[in-house]
Amino acid sequence: MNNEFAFQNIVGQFQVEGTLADCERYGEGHINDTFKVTMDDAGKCVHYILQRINNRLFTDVAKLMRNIELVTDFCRKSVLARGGDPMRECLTLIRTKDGQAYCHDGENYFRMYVFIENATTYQAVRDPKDFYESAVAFGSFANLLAEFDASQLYEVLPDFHNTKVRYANFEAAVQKDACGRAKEVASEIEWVNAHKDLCGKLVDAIASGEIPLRVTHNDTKLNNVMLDNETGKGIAVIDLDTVMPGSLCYDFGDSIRFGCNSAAEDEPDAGKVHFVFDLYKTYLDGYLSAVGEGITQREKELLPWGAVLMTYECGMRFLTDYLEGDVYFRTHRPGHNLDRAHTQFKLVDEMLACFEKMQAAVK
Ligand code: ADP
Ligand code: GN1
Ligand code: MG
Repeated sequence: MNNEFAFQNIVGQFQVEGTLADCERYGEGHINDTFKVTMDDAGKCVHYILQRINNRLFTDVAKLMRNIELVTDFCRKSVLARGGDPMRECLTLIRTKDGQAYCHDGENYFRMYVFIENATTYQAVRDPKDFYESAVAFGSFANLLAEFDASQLYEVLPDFHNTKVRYANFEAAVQKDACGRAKEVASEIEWVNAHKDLCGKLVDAIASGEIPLRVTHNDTKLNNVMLDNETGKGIAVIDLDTVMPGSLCYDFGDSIRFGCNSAAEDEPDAGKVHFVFDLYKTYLDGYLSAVGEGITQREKELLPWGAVLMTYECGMRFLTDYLEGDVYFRTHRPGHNLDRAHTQFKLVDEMLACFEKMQAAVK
């Protein structure tokens, strides 16, 4: 049993039956602290997900959780309408005993979800079929969100995928050089600067109205979709913290960034990192088959830019965090964020090298 927090008291605040039998860290998210909770209910084990919400990043937890309530209620209704099982096909919040979506112990904020059983989130593509199914799941999720009233949503992290703003943050981190690391990563800084022109590619297309702002997920990596252990189908899109205005190109691009990597996102040997073009095509097929007719021609044309931009931006964010002293993404070893930045830069180089092929695949 993990004892980082007073789990007995925390779990006791939620509407769960039985006694706490176990609580262990779970998953590989970089942002929240996730635990798998086991309750013993008269000899029967029931699992839940408990998360300590990262309130350094999500500063208005009440508004964040209001978004999650709205989105999960909306998904639940649509799953019911198509005759599906909402307990497996969308996230289900467990309310506190006084009916709230989260609890606060004076310092930390916690929320609980029904544990989706017999389904897995993958850290890497094992089989192209899985990647195809994840694309169908994220495409369907985008299609579903097209019906969601955007005006209800609080913009949790403004400018989340505004690459120009990300670049300005990066420049500020280089200037400040809070940990004296800038000298050591001079060539990485130079690489980011050399690609600065990329920054406006999508932001400008949104600003000029060339492509629409939509309600999007904004964090569509493979480990944010659960695949059914028996059917292999993508059953539930999870990690809804960043559902807010965005672009389909962001969502498509972020999945490509993570899934079309021949190695892990944090592989220390960048020589092992390659952009797998065939997986890109697999994802493109799955995504376009599910996203619906609403996607515009221009959005389609810009999907490959989404892949380059999300990868460039993520690499820049990892390098920024390295310069700032590893304060944003959870790290497990010295230089972890730098390794992550290297993998992203390598992927961008390889994407740009076959960019015409990426564009041709869309056509
Ligand atoms: P983070 O924001 O830190 O990435 P996530 O919400 O993605 O946190 O959760 C981390 C991991 O926990 C997921 O990748 C998934 O493996 C697991 N997980 C999250 N919610 C559930 C759930 N309801 N049922 C089963 N596993 C879950
Ligand atoms: C974070 O929460 P998680 O681990 O699914 C991050 C994403 C990054 C990703 C890189 C809220 O995602 O933006 O692309 O790490 N989420 C937030 O792996 O910043
Ligand atoms: Mg996640």
